[in-house]
Amino acid sequence: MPKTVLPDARVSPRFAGIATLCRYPRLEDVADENRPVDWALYGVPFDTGVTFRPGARFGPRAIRDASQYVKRYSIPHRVDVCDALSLCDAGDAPVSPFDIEKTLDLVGDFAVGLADPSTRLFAVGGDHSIAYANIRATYTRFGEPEGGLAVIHFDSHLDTVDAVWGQRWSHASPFRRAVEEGFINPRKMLSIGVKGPLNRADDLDFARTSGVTLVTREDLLEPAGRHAVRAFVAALKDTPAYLTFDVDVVDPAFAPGTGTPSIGGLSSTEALALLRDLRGVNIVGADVVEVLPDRDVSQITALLAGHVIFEVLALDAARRAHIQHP
Ligand SMILES: [Mn+2]
Repeated sequence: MPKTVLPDARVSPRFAGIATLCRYPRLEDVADENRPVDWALYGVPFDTGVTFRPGARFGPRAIRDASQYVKRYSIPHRVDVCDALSLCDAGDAPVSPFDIEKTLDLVGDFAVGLADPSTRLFAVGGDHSIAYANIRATYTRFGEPEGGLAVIHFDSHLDTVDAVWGQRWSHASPFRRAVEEGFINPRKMLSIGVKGPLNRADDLDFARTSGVTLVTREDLLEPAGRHAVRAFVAALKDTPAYLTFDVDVVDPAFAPGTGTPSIGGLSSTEALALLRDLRGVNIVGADVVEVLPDRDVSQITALLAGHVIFEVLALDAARRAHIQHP
């Protein structure tokens, strides 16, 4: 018996019915089963935290639509994600479109109370500011681990700016705030795919002085870059880790639908390979953010986001299978 029952695509076609994330059942449809859901996915339709193009508030709907074609079996991990994990779409978090801080409170409170205390949270943005709320909720429900959560961060940008136009809450600052609050441990944070140009040389200072491991886009042009990712992963062991994926880490040729596009990014193939290199990490929460459907072409960015969701879940499925059958 699979832990997650999907509609049979040979009976209910993928283009029919109400679109949930990856066709997973709605939380209310699985909530009274006797076991808790392993992962609750939820949308955060919010983009008031952007510094450039708005529109990511429409991301969750676009990802629900594009993710209808995400299937269930991972070839590289040799795991059926729906057999291994109980998954659901918990709908959208409440937001307050004129108010960033209020929204972060609303989203965090929604996420803290979602499903069972053991359920892992996957936020689907929305701009990157919302990562803060899901990190806070994940930190709270995993018992406020000493020193904070580890973080694996895919992004073209560091997102550690102190303030923009006097505003301390935006998509430029979520990790700065999460470090200050102690929710995440910068010495166990890996930022993958960062690239310039930057506004100023000292934009790197916070990450460097607080101990964040940077594997830049440039580093990934050489084998040493990927080795650095693998070494970081090996050192984490069982540390609870949060994974955050900004689609602008992928080149605009593959992911044009985003608000702050950055040239020279990863291909979608490279991004998937790096995600698969994370096998073994104890991922306790995640997000995928910054899909901007108005700028998307043929839904390719939303489709990428749907597959990022799948790859993260496949990592957890593979890890649990390995623990059961080492
Ligand atoms: Mn970002």
